Amino acid sequence: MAGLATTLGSGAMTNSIRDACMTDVLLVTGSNTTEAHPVIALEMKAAVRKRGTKLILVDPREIELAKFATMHLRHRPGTDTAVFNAMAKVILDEGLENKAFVEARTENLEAYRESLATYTPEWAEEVSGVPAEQIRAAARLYAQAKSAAIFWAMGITQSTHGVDNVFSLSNLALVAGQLGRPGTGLNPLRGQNNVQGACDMGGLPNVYSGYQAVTDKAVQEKFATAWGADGLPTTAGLTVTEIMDGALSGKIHALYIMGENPLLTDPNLHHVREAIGKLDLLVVQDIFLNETAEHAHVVLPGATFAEKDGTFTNTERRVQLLHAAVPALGKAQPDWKIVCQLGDRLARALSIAAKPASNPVVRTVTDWGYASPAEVWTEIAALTPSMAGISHARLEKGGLQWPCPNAEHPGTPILHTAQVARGRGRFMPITYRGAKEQVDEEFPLILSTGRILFQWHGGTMSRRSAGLETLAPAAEIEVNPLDAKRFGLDDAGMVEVASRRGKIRAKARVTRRSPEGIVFATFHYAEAAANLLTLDAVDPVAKIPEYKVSAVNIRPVRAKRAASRE
Ligand SMILES: Nc1nc2c(c(=O)[nH]1)N[C@H]1C(S)=C(S)[C@@H](COP(=O)(O)OP(=O)(O)OC[C@H]3O[C@@H](n4cnc5c(=O)[nH]c(N)nc54)[C@H](O)[C@@H]3O)O[C@H]1N2
Ligand SMILES: Nc1nc2c(c(=O)[nH]1)N[C@H]1C(S)=C(S)[C@@H](COP(=O)(O)OP(=O)(O)OC[C@H]3O[C@@H](n4cnc5c(=O)[nH]c(N)nc54)[C@H](O)[C@@H]3O)O[C@H]1N2
Ligand SMILES: [Mo]
Repeated sequence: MAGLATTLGSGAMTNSIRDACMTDVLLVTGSNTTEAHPVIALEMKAAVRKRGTKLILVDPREIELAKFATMHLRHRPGTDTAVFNAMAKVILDEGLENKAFVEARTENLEAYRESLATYTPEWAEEVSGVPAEQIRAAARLYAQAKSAAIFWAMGITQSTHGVDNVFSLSNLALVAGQLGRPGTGLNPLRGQNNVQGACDMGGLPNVYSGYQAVTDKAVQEKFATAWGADGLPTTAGLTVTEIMDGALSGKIHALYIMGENPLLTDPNLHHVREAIGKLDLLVVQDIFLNETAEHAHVVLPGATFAEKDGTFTNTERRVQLLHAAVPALGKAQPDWKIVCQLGDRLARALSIAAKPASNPVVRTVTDWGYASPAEVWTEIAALTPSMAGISHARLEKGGLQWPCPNAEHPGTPILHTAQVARGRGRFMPITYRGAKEQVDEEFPLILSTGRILFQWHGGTMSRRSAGLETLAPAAEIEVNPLDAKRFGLDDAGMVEVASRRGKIRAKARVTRRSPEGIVFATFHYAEAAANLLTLDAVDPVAKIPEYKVSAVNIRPVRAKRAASRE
């Protein structure tokens, strides 16, 4: 997301779900939409079936969307910028760029054009395995469409060059002028419920709500004055991956984890276990006692989505109101209430002093007595220009898409309509870099990890559902038939997959979904935790781990051993 954040304003969909799907051309890459965003996939399928929308799918695996695709570019994992740079080169070489758009709304074209000199489709074919003619055809289709929208998800971002990948996509949209109109845009599909809202509210190490930078002097003063606070941070904090490294090196002594399960979902689990083990204090606030909570000194029981009021913001920047449907069980409390009680006790324990409040609707750092989520929102609106026009009262009538700067503003379904938010969209020359870990004799296969429809992340929630467990009861490793033959594996037989960091056992599923040389595992099953295998290399800017490319080997496990594990 960070790539978009720098070029275009923020990490969010530029368009809305329906308008972006109802387009002439859809370019979907690194998104297994039918499994991970099934409702949005319905819109895509409807567009293809009813509207004649052409779908360009760029994905190594033969996912369900391939059935709907006009063309499927099956590149080797981690070679995205090779494909997208080559597509841009074709567009410029053939004069298919949107000249009026490029002229009026972008900058740095010439440096970008030069940077593409060696990225011919033939070169890209060698690197990515996608035929040069397919790259040309995709480039022409995307650039010549009246409207074309790009969608992506974790196949693009979970990479040691995830930011480059996103830049290469935003370059494509800029060169073709597929931005700022219905049916166009750069559309990252956000993952968990309310990950968009959490980021919008400053749940990131470098920004306050509405992406106001902690390093910006004016922003620092604004929040210091509003909260009556001294000593607010002036530098960005640590990312999740840096925090784990910090725990390991003794720089971080205490962790307060809310609604995450790093002991299954962070990369290189041996490393995470060691890091968590070194903490002096681990506090976990969750709705279930997950694998991470088992190591906690204190567990704070949170209420679930169905038991609380507040807002969730969906992937199209739409803030939506939530009302409790059932009372919370036991001693569970809504997360915001737990945080406020903690804030109150901390302020007293540390004898923090606040200057008097300067804004009647904003509470100071020592005053945590919010009566309701609506009151919390009033403070958010007062301090966040892009949310200033949103209130719980307005949300009662329906969701609103930010930016929504005042009470009369209808919200913003499409970003960058009059001009690109930062002024001009900047072309970012991108140098192709391969994945961190390459295959070799000892580890000859690439492991790709991801999701299936019937399970959710570490399974803390979904594996408690009897119905879902019936549908997807056990971990499977997808293996191409040619690899199955090469390594002596049978369909449904037990296999051991090993990387430089660890090994797991699961059932093989022999399928053409996985291309030759690539095996796929989900990270849903604690008993076959894929993150024992993954590496903790991260993107230098976004610090997101390379979950999609690890080098592994695979071997059959003798039937007797397999039976004892089942
Ligand atoms: N059922 C279900 N739905 C979910 C979730 C869940 O756990 N279960 N999780 C939610 C969350 S938090 C998220 S972030 C989203 C994630 O949604 P997705 O990103 O769609 O999910 P993944 O399974 O990670 O799939 C990534 C896709 O990238 C492809 N891919 C692999 N390597 C590469 C590569 O190098 N380049 C490209 N371009 N593509 C590649 C894979 O083949 C796959 O199709 O799903 C959300 N929805
Ligand atoms: N190998 C591999 N690893 C991955 C990925 C991958 O593609 N491959 N994807 C990564 C991605 S994109 C993501 S988003 C992460 C997901 O990683 P996590 O967020 O760690 O995974 P979850 O299992 O969804 O954990 C969420 C926790 O929140 C709790 N919870 C649910 N609702 C509430 C609530 O209202 N309040 C509180 N306090 N807790 C609640 C659940 O019980 C659960 O324990 O995994 C990452 N890890
Ligand atoms: Mo995610």
